[in-house]
Amino acid sequence: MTTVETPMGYGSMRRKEDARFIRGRGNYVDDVTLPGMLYGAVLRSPFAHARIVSIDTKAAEAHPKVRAVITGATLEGLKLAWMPTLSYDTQAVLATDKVRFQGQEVAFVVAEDRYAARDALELIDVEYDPLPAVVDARRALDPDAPVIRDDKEGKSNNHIFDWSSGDKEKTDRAFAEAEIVVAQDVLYPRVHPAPLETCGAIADFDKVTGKLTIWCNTQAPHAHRTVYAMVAGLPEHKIRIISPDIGGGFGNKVGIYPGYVCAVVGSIVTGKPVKWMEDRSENLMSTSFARDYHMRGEIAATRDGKIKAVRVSVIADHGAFNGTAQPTKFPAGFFHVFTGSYDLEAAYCDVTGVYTNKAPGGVAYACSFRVTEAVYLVERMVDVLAYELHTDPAALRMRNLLRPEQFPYASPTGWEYDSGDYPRALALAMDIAGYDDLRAEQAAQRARWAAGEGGGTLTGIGISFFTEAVGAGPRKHMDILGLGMADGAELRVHPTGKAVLRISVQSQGQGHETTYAQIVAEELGISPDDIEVVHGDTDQTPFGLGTYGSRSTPVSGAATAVVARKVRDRARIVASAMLEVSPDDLEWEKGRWFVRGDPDQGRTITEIALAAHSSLELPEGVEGHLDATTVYNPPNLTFPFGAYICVVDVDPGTGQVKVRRFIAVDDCGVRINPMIVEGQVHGGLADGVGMALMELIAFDPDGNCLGASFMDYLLPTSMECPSWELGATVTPSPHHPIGAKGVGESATVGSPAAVVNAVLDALKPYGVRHADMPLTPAAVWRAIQGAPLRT
Ligand code: MCN
Ligand code: CUN
Repeated sequence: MTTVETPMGYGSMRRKEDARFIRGRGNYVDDVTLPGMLYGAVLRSPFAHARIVSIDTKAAEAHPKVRAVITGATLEGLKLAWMPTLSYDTQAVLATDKVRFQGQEVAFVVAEDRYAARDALELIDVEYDPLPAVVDARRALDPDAPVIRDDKEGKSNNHIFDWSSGDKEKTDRAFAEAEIVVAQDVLYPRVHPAPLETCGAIADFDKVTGKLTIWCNTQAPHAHRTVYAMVAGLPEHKIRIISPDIGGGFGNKVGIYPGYVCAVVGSIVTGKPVKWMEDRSENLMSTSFARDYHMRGEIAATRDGKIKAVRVSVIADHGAFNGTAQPTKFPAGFFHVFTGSYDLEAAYCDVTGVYTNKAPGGVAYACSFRVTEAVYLVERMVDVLAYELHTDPAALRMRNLLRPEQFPYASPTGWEYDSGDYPRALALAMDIAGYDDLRAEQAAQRARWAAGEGGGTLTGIGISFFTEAVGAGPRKHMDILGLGMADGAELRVHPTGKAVLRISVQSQGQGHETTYAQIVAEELGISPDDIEVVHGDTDQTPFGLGTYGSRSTPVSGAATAVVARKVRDRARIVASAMLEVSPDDLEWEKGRWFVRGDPDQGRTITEIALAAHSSLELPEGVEGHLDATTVYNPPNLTFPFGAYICVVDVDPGTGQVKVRRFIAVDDCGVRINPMIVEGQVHGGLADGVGMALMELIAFDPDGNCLGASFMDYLLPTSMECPSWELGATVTPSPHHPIGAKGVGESATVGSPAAVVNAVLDALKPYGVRHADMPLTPAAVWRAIQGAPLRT
């Protein structure tokens, strides 16, 4: 187990924020109550696709506790009926012409209490004229498919974008010349991040000062503020976003939802603060979903197992409005990292985005901008190839993994992987698993089954190896809505040597208050307990794009190290004035500058801090005080990687899957807080088990959402999860100031393939090559029934 002292830098220290969380003293949006506050509730569409004939709000307005009823017509008057999405599309705030998915926002009631607001929803009379719905993304481009976005001028189909990456000709050639080509349709179904805390906001518009304050559990407070300023035409300095404690985000809290805008309008209309907090079903039905990628993968190889090329064609279901969060130039996110961890000659993908009558959003849920889909695809394809070649999937991977001397590695689709030692990570995972023993156990079991002495469960061993691309991103390549993806940091050391760090990113449970203090502690030698980390308030922190895509450590963590080094450099000049020597004669050891060759002559950072605020004469041009600011623009992404092995026992009679063991070796470069990293990995592995075995947002043919409660949308609990077995290797990022790579999504990205590969490995004797997630008992049972016996 990890030790938990407070180190003067990196190491496993207990999370500072837990002092309030474990005592129930966190401060979440719904804990905030303002004087005179009113409550909002959203009326949602029961239809997936219908024309709105009329909306009658008279009865609701007559409710004694109702203060305002807002409809799309009200918003049209304010030019706010539609808002921009993070993908330069438009999204209805409240529907005016049509509803386009079940659960879409139709009206907003503001009342004196939450119950009255909900009650009044029932008094609104909406007449709908139902239309046929587009549910299957593969049918969305059929000539007779109903057009969903007829609000867009000249739009006569459901096509959003075509995008491709890689060298098509070279890839086609590699396929033409290949000894073996295997193709497989692979679906990454629609799932949902389902954070414990649902989305919500309180808007408070002060008519006198013109200041709009929004408490909102957003992962990106600064980006939200800029978007509000642009959309509502309000001056940006008059908008303050306060993101208090967040009960989980997982990507769900990146976008701006209609409820937030309605709360703002509600506050402007009533002159009172308005709180809007969605319930669980609203969260599952209407907020950012994840995945929904229909992929056709092909893999080309030699007969003896050298992989040559991968080719992929994707239909991407983006729902009714393209609200996908990703850097502008990449409509399919970072999916083109699908060449994975292998040394390929060529690769090519094309992705077609389509509208369907489903909730908008996309790429949420610990996805690293679609790296999840990419890793799942390639890791499934490698296993499909192993199946056809009758080879061991670990050996096949070992043979094709990139070798350490190939880094920095230029991938066939344009990435530059910064650093890695892949074979070492896979070897370590196999070692922890006892891979050869597991295969021997499985072989004996299969022999018993073949001899007719079977019974009980079938063991499956699944492997996945992933490379992630996180830390968006270099400003010249990456922006969201035109905002470059750099992050600021400000550090101030007080006269007594205590410090305050202000950052632009926003923790949703990742422990930033601890790890960012540790980065400063490591650089300056101040105890992390003496460093306060301020975040989540646009009036208090420098601009930056926020926390998603595991970008905080790669971007904002780097900014923090850089700003601390700037302070250290300033401290050197102050120390030189104190010691009356040249700065060049000073040497640094953690916490103090001393005279080279005379270590007794030195000044601690605390002494220097006081002197910096004193009457000490400083050299010409050197400012007093001890502080600095910076903006960090990353030169490249960081590429964490890992090797995962999952062991399952499958009951072929019932289709029940039990995850017996899960071994995860992660390499995220230098670990700031190994305990927090392990916690991030634990969470992500549970996500992976959930997606592989039970999570699904399904729809019926009319577009009714079948996953709108936790009765239907199943989440894994400790019952479904084994005790995780973790290992680590450390390959620092060469371009990151402290060599750290992001890790917050690694396990969610890497683990589903390991679980699915394990289940399919168990079913190999039945001749099952592939089955789509989630591998529920019914799905496993069906796969067994449908497959030919393997000879
Ligand atoms: N860390 C570290 N050493 C490293 C890398 C990271 O000690 N080499 C620490 C960091 O300092 C930070 C944590 O691990 O405290 C995660 O860091 P990072 O990988 O930079 O990810 P972010 O902080 O940007 O978090 C975002 C990521 C995403 S995108 C999703 S989705 C997700 C995830 O984090 N959502 C989470 N993990 C989550 N964990 C919790 N509890 N709740 C969520 O909503
Ligand atoms: Cu894609 S979920 Mo995380 O990037 O916030």
